[in-house]
Amino acid sequence: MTKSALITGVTGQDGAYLASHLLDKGYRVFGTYRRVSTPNFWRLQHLEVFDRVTLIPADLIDDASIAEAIRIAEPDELYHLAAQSFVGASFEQPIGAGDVTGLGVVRVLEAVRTISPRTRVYQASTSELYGDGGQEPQSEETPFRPSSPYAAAKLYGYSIVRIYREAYRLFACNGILFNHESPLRGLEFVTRKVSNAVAKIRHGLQSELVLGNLDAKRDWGYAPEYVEAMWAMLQLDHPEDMVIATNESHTVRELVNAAFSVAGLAPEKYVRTDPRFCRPLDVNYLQGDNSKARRLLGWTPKVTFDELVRIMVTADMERWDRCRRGEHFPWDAPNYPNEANIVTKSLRV
Ligand code: NAP
Ligand code: G4F
Repeated sequence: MTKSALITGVTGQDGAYLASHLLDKGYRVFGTYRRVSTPNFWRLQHLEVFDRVTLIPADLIDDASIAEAIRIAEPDELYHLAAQSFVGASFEQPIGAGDVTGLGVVRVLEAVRTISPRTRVYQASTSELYGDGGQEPQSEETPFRPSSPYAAAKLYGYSIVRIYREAYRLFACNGILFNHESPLRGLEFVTRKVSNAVAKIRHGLQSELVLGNLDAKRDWGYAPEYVEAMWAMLQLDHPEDMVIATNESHTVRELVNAAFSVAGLAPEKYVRTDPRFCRPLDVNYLQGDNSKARRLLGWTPKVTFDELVRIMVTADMERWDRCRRGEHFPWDAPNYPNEANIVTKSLRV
């Protein structure tokens, strides 16, 4: 029988790749989206799955809309990916972060518990839970010490998943995913900010790239591989929380150097730092230990750091090339506001 899956946040990076992955596996795929004034389906369109996903309007601050989505989809599997996912923005809107990214999880779980307790639930937990201060690679045993309103909200989500699993015997699990990137990444995140800037500089459309903390280290992987792990976690006999990571860590500076080198450019001519892009608190070192995922899922990352950077820079160079030739495609870059025109209280001007 055809299985059905409900993806909250199907318009995001992971939602789009997961929808594509599940469709390839023969699932009927439902996805929630927000009713916004401008359509936001470019990722689904890019992956050519837009017409194959059944869309359901829902917002994480509206319990009734979540319940309705579950009633409509009657999902065998629910992937809860929707969140306000940009850490920097959680310092600007800390209450919204708690409501959407934290309480949103219990709204989903309550709807599952009361309407469809057989549904298996995947929660998009994060390496941000570990916070700042550690120096060792992080595993499922490493203590959490969140360093942002986003991470605090995600810790609530992580905890409530475990509580519902134990109290109500729901099949609910946390994927503790380290950073994963792709050409479908939002432009506010550092990898895509860099790849897009390199592409624009190469085409003579931008003259400099202004960044914040270049010393922060991240364990960056390739998003399409990470959604495969999400699916695999829901196929286990028992729900397990699990780290998904590459086990390699690189600084933002290394990312910048690798990206400029793909375009044959010298970063020192274009890159400068400005404290306005530094966070009130940052996480300086993230490096995962994926042993459990290797053992239980047989999952291993394949795309290397250098390959990831090349994929992203090449994709952005091609996009800007097409744009300059007059082609109109619903990709995101032209629609983003110029960061220089945004002022918020979290930015140290
Ligand atoms: P993303 O591209 O920012 O997508 C987030 C999705 O959530 C979008 O579809 C967005 O809708 C939706 N959303 C935001 N606020 C909502 C609300 N109030 N109600 C309903 N939907 C809402 O994020 P991603 O990179 O795909 O990440 C997916 C999930 O994994 C997130 O929970 C994130 O925190 C978590 N995570 C990501 C990473 C990573 O490195 N990518 C690592 C660990 C964990 P709009 O399109 O309308 O904005
Ligand atoms: O790309 P980022 O904004 O990602 P961050 O904060 O690591 O969060 C992402 O990964 C998490 C998993 O660990 C997810 F849970 C979360 O949803 C999101 O997907 O920043 C990465 C690092 C930070 O240390 C930041 O301070 O890059 C540093 N950075 C330096 N200059 C910058 C910039 N980050 C951004 N966004 N913009 C800059 O100009």
